[in-house]
Amino acid sequence: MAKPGVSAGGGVPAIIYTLKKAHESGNYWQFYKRMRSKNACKTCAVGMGGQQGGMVNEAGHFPEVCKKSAQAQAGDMNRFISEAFLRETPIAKLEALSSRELEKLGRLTFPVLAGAGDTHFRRISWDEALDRAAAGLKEAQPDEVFFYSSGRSSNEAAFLLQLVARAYGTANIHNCSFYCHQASGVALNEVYGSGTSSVTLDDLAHADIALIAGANPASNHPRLITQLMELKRRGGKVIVVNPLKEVGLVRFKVPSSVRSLLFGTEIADLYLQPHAGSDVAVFAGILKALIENGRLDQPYIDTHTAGWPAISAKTAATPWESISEACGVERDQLEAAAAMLGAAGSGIFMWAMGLTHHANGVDNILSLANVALARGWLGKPGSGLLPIRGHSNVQGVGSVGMTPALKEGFAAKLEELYGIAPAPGGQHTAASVEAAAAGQVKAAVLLGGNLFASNPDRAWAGEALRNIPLSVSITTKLNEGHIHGRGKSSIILPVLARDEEPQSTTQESMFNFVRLSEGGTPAVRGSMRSEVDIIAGLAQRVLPEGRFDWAALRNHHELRQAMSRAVPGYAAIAEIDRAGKEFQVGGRTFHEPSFSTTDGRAHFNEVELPAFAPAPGEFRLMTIRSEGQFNTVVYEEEDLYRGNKRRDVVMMAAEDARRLGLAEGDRVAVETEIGAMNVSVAVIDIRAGNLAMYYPEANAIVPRKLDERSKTPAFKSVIARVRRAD
Ligand SMILES: Nc1nc2c(c(=O)[nH]1)N[C@H]1C(S)=C(S)[C@@H](COP(=O)(O)OP(=O)(O)OC[C@H]3O[C@@H](n4cnc5c(=O)[nH]c(N)nc54)[C@H](O)[C@@H]3O)O[C@H]1N2
Ligand SMILES: Nc1nc2c(c(=O)[nH]1)N[C@H]1C(S)=C(S)[C@@H](COP(=O)(O)OP(=O)(O)OC[C@H]3O[C@@H](n4cnc5c(=O)[nH]c(N)nc54)[C@H](O)[C@@H]3O)O[C@H]1N2
Ligand SMILES: [Mo]
Repeated sequence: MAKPGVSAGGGVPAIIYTLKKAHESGNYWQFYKRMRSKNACKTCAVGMGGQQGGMVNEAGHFPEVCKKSAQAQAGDMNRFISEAFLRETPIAKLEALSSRELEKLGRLTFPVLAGAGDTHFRRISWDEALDRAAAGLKEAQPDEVFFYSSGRSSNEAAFLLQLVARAYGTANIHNCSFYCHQASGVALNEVYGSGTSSVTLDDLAHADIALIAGANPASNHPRLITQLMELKRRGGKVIVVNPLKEVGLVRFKVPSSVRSLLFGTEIADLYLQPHAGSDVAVFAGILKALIENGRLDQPYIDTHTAGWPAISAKTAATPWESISEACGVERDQLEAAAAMLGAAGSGIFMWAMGLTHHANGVDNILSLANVALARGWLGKPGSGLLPIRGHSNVQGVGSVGMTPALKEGFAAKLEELYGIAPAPGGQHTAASVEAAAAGQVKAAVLLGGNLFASNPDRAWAGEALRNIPLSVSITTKLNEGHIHGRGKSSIILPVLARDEEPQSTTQESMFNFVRLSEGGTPAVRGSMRSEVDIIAGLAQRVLPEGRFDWAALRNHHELRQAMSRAVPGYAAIAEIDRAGKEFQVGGRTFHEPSFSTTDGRAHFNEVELPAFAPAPGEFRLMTIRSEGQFNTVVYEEEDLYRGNKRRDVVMMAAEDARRLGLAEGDRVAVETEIGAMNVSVAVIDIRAGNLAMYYPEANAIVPRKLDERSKTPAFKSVIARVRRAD
């Protein structure tokens, strides 16, 4: 059995790691200053920093230590790519570099081009880069172009990009959310008419119980664990639903608390380990037990919800055997979870990719919401639903319009302010990659991110993206996407990170809280430009002369004035840079049981037990992250928490390994319908019948299967077989 390198999450190793990164950055003082600068944290969407300074959370708590924010900071500071390196290094050689090696090359500090048939990238001037990019966009029809954004960009940049894309005439506008929390947005809109968290950070401080399903915040959102520690100290309870026993969710040493750092904090009171892709059955079971034991909040259900009779009848009619068989969790465990929920007065249910990355991702969240509603836990302080969002501004990027369709009021405002009638339709992310594969895309504009490595079916995705005549990437550093997913002609534009911006920017956290980042000076010398400057420079060359007041569109203050008028809930952004007043987006958090649905009620939703089930001899494979990576960027090979020294492993249960006659370290082939990967066996505590492998590498064998409703790939419910490697 692979032994975790630590007995708990966080702790002294997290602090030592932060110091190591400070050392790598080359300048301890600069590193600390940048970590503490008044900018929203660059990594996840918990929402650190902003006007309170770095390492401070929305409740004002300091110091919040997190390894990945240190990784991201050191990465932006250390090295840069020289012209000589590009001259000496053919693209064929760059193709052989791993994600980690590319990241280690450091910052891109000037625009580069690789034209059709070129063997090398070469430096070009900003004028040449923008002229060439504009020429490609002008040659294409608007519906032959797509605009993708990751979630690292500012609200200002994302608002501007979607605006000029719509003025250009396309609705092929999307962001990484389609590969991330889109299922949450779709489901929550069904439940309460708004697609984001119903709670604020402060609600977490008042909840009696937290249920964490399909998320590993100990690695991916470590600062949420501070909240869970405090909840535990108040006598609160935590239930975890996860096929894999995550060390950091069992026990965590919160670096900012001396007591926790020394002795550790027990996190999970109850740890349910269902099969991957079976959460609907888990929640159906918990709901059934709540019904059978009279633990419903009937007055709440009657007054504030719709749809209960059908759900109640369906749940009662579903036999316990079907439930336990579907999820692999025994009835008494589900009853224990229901008893804990039944004994609590308030609760928050939170989840991440373990629920969304499935062909029934929307169903997973609807079934979780059914349980919360049955307890009356929506629209009350200390209770509600919390999708744990990924990128630091993925929520803002979506809020300000980087989506194919806009809310009615938003679209009307764009028409009024800018005379734009948004084009109908519009591709979601996977549809754009399919269109590229079919030769229907002439140009793509990519604001950050790595659409290549984040896509299922890696080889196919690479071919699809390389089929695009022109790709324009706006990025801080090179990643695999710029190499393996580059267009026939590929222009890469170097951008300033948020804490280097000459003008202040804003970001929205997963608690719907908008932060002001004050910007700063570049960490490396070069001709990098701000995101807004690059987008405006490109758009100015593409759109008819005089189409927009470009001085206004390059000015972040002016952009915020426009957002305050157009973006739903964003009125308060008009004042943010004058008063420094960060704010809660309007109409999103519900502290009263009055919702944004047409009838004002919260909605129960009928959900079917999952169809996903492997045949004998097959496994359910999920692809997950380690703490040593941020999405497609790998910083460290080692996964301390899961005891893996390397990333080319398949994690499996001891019982399965024994059955197949395999031992730790044995080489095996993991096969899916699209291919096989040779990896080593790592035995861990995971529900038998399930496997885990690391993303992004495992995308080589993840098929292109989407959730119909959210268009999210089923990254975590892949059917796989394991055999000894030849
Ligand atoms: N260090 C670090 N932090 C990050 C990121 C990173 O790459 N590295 N990425 C950021 C981004 S964009 C995102 S979206 C978030 C992702 O944050 P998470 O969603 O927490 O990350 P994952 O590793 O994708 O999956 C989380 C957990 O889901 C469990 N799981 C898998 N399948 C199932 C299932 O069917 N049911 C249940 N109940 N559980 C399941 C896995 O065992 C794993 O513990 O993190 C953000 N923060
Ligand atoms: N198999 C599998 N596939 C998955 C997942 C999974 O769990 N399993 N997870 C999915 C999820 S949740 C997500 S969110 C996607 C990730 O999809 P993306 O967001 O597209 O990918 P990232 O790896 O986060 O993008 C990292 C790149 O962003 C750029 N970047 C970094 N900082 C900045 C900045 O300040 N400005 C700009 N302009 N660019 C910057 C750099 O080029 C960096 O390499 O992957 C998805 N794919
Ligand atoms: Mo994500």
